Amino acid sequence: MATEKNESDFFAALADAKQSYIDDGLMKPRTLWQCLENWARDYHQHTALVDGDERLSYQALKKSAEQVAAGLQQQGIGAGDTVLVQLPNSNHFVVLCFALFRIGAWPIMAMPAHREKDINALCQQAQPVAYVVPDSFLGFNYQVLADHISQQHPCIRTVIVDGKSKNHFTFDQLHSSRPLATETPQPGPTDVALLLLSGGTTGTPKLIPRTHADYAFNAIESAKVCGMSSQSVYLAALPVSHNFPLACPGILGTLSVGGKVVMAKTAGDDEAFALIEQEKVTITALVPPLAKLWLEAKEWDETDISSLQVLQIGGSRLEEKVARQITPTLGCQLQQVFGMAEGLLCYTRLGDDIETVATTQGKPLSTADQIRILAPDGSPAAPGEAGELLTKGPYTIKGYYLAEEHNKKAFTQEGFYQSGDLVRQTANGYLIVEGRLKEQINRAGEKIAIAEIEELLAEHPDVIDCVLIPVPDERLGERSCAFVISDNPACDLQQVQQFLTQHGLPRYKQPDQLEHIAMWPLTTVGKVNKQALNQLAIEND
Ligand code: OOB
Repeated sequence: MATEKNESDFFAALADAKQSYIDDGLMKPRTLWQCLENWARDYHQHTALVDGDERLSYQALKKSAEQVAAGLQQQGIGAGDTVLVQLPNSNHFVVLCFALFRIGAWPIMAMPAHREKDINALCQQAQPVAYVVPDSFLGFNYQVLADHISQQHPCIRTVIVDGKSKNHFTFDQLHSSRPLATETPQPGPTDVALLLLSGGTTGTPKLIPRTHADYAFNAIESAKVCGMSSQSVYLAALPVSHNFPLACPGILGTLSVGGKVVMAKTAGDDEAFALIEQEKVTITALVPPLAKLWLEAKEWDETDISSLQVLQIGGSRLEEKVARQITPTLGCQLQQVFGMAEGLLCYTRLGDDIETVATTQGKPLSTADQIRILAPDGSPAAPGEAGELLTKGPYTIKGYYLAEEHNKKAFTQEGFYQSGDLVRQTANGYLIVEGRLKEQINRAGEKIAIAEIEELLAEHPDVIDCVLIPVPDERLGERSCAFVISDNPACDLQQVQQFLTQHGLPRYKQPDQLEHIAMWPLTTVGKVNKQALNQLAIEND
């Protein structure tokens, strides 16, 4: 009962916070479903989504989402239910999201790369009533995973498979010929629309409740800053359940202006370049390691990518040297994006000079975004000095879902999110990301909570003690290196990776390097000297 009370207080506070921005005239009171209704009315037969041979117009997208909403309802799914969605980039993903938005059920945006450990944790936290997976993707059989998960979590009443399935309900079967029950209420603008995942710093992924109005604002304002129009063609190359390709401006922002979204299954240059040429893509988003890959590929690949006007890069630090190569090599503008699933988005603007674009991570999307930069003692950092970034604003959350204790640490009393990012601000308000205070590794834009991996490594029978550190890496930006104290020399990288796979850890969270050490190098105050470990990791590579 106490939990239910806390939960209802949490949602009431969330709605109030968003309502205040609506009352101030800053944010419009709209739901994502109402947005789609407007877009379908305005853009009608214009192509909304392209996925291989399947092209959906705005009208067809709306119709399909209505049918799926009815199908979900017939499966007993309704307002306030959570649905675990783990789909690769596809039209079906978008249809499903809008169907869930219509009935007020909340998609939990899992990534295709997630494996049993994360999926389990998400189920424990959010008690989803349904789990949606592809039949298989990139050689991995998701039905086996779904069977395993649903056996352990009786909350999951329905597994829905996008593709072929012998024993589960399929996505195609969800398209109902019977309409939604007429009395089906719509959620309100300040209700939760979806739950994004946070990279986090602890053992369990945190759920980020984004409301209809704030997420619509996020996408629509981003589309404006990115100069998007009905002529824009967006390539969804990064995994679409991530905030960046979903709404910054991503899929939702593109749809808001009547543009066309093209789905890529992977972000590699081979698939992406061909799609850019075929569909005349004008804008896309990448993380820095992929941008580097594209730069290399452009040296020999003659595919015509001249339609590309804007390349957004964000998710992890972009080296200035790489930033300066984008326009000369790829022939498009660079836009740096510093964002977070928790909310705040910073963009360099399209008219900015090259110095600003190459050396900063942009300025906040909205004038209502509040930024504080604090010195280690908690006082405001001197102008131009680096400190921890705290933020609050119309589309930034004030708490994670069901994480009362963690929220006390991650948010200030006044509702500022403590990002754990070390930034400084230029005189004209642009942010430069200098580093990070949080215990996290940023591996090619994917976030790894150090505590989570160390806890699991400590369970390895041959590991007496362990420390995981980020190491600068040419290809990934950062790789992870595990230092272990162990009596068994056979406890090597391969064996440890196998152990972690068995424990349901996805590949990207597993150490890339493993080093044995006899005892910890210590700092003068007696802590493990991570800088010394960093040196060792580089020397031994
Ligand atoms: C994006 O979102 P998340 O939630 O996966 O990760 C957020 C964290 C930030 O707190 C920061 O530590 C890091 O990722 N980050 C960057 C960065 N963009 C994000 N660090 C350095 N430079 C950048 N440009 O990563 C995300 C969400 C929306 C748009 C873009 C990225």
